[in-house]
Amino acid sequence: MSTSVDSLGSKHPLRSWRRAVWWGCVAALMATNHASAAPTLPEGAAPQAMGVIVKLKDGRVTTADGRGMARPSSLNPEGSQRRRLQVAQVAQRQRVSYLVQKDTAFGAQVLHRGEPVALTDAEAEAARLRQDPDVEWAVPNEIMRPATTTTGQTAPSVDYTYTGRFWMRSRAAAGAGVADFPAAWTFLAGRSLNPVVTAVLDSGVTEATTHPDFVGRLFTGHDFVTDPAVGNDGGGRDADVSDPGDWETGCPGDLSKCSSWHGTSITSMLAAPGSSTTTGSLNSSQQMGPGIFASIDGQPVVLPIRVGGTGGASSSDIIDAMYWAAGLSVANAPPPPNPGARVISLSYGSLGNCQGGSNTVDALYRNAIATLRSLGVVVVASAGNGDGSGTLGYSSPSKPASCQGVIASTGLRANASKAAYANLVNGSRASQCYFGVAVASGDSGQSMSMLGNSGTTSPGTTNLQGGIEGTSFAAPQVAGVAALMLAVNPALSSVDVAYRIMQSASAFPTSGSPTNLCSASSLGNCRCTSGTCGAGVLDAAAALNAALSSPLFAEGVCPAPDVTTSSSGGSSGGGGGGASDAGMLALLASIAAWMLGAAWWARLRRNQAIRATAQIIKTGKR
Ligand SMILES: [Ca+2]
Ligand SMILES: [Ca+2]
Repeated sequence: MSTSVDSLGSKHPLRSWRRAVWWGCVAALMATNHASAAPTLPEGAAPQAMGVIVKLKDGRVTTADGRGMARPSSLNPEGSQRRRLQVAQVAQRQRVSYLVQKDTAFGAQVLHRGEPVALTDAEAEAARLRQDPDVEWAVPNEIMRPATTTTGQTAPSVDYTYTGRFWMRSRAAAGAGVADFPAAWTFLAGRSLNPVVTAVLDSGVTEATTHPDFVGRLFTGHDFVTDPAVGNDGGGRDADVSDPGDWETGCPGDLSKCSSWHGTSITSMLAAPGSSTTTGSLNSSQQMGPGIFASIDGQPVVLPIRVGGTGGASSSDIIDAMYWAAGLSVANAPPPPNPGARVISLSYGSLGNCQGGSNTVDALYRNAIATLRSLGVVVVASAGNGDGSGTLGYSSPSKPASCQGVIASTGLRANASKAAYANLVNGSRASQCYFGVAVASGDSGQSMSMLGNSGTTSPGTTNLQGGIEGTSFAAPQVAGVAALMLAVNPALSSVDVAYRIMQSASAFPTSGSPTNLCSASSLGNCRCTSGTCGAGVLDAAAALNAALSSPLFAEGVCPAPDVTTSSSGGSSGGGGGGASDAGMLALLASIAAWMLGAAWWARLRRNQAIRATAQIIKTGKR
């Protein structure tokens, strides 16, 4: 809201500092659109943490990761109060100062000073806390950033043509790098579709209750941003998922410092009901045309959850939101959605292969993802955009895309070559539960259009904006296809969905431009292989067709054999090893069932759509 923006204003002591971090990620300059903008810090320059997450030795259930997962404190207020006092004593003993202490969904406490600190400083504090006899574990609360290279979706980039909306058009019209959603809509026509909830964890949505592309299309979400200065809406967590803007001092003169409207864009890709076609000449309606879920008519499709704002998103907020989205009770949040989401789209990330030790936040992501998988939830994440300069990707995905069980989604140009900035994803390791696929996500000279906002600081009009690119916008396309697969066949496990998306993907071109194969030494625009850009190009209709057959894989197993495509080679991406055995999944499933509570659990078991998952949770196998 504009009042909260004003109340924080450019004099907010944290704002310029955080902005540097934020725009370190999003600083790529699209010369064709924003010639005056200038990049600031690169994404990888200075990893940050919003304090530490500390877990005491009480009420824990030890998981396979060796971590505690406690009963949600919202269900046990006295225990929560006691823990808070105990954490305060621990912090004092270990000389860790803080201004804010809050509960998390996973039974731990976040301690921070109201502003990000260097990751190394947080690591040092966590190490001191771990020496305390009352502490089970302590990790830095790492900050994640949106995987966009877009800067300032503002005029004069307004795009009423379908040129920028090539990503939603047919391959015949747009090229081999798109998912060919029109073919999927044709496939779905006349079929009965089961309702599926898709959660978008992002920066919030403008005009969420009033814009024609959003009215009736969004479930009741929640704002999980704890820090008011990050949330920029005058408070902490609340029920209003509006995006108040994430601008910083310097906007509008420097468009790179203006609000990104990142969550509005991603939500529009999925939710827009289809008020126009992709074949017309011009559309000046300020509506986007058919979104990916256009075939699911007249009902809510997207669960909007706000996790990020100025400067990025705290891992503790993201992980809380992941649990809540899946229908699990969370401290400091209302009762979770029922049914919970079966697909989560996440376009925030940070450097790393998700294989950090038990003293890193990686372990919390691994646990959260494993818990969600045990509930049959598909987690899709952006592969990341290199250092954010828009020219070179990294040789492996950022996290949580690199976490086991996540579908890592990387970006292509319209001709199915790798977008210059997109990180590599090894698509040849499905048998280890590392999943990956690629789809058009814009690039220099062929950026994308979707809804954004005309505002530079606070929101103006929600309308079509151009100049958009980044692997941020690959993830919702993959998530959308995953959800449509479950709408066709809700009995599929999350493993089935991931495997079939990979198996049905189109092989990358083996001729044409560019000729250089992607590799650790060729990380710009390059020719993809299944070893470098995921299994292939996301093919929406082929994936839906693959969804029709019966489930093959239970939750907790990794599919085999590996997906094979017509091309291979290049360097490897993705994270390292990591355990994924049925025992761990079964344990996490039992924890999830406990968190759900008996009443919710009874309803869950009656839910035809996730009966298969219920069976796993009950027995640990099927
Ligand atoms: Ca808020
Ligand atoms: Ca809010």
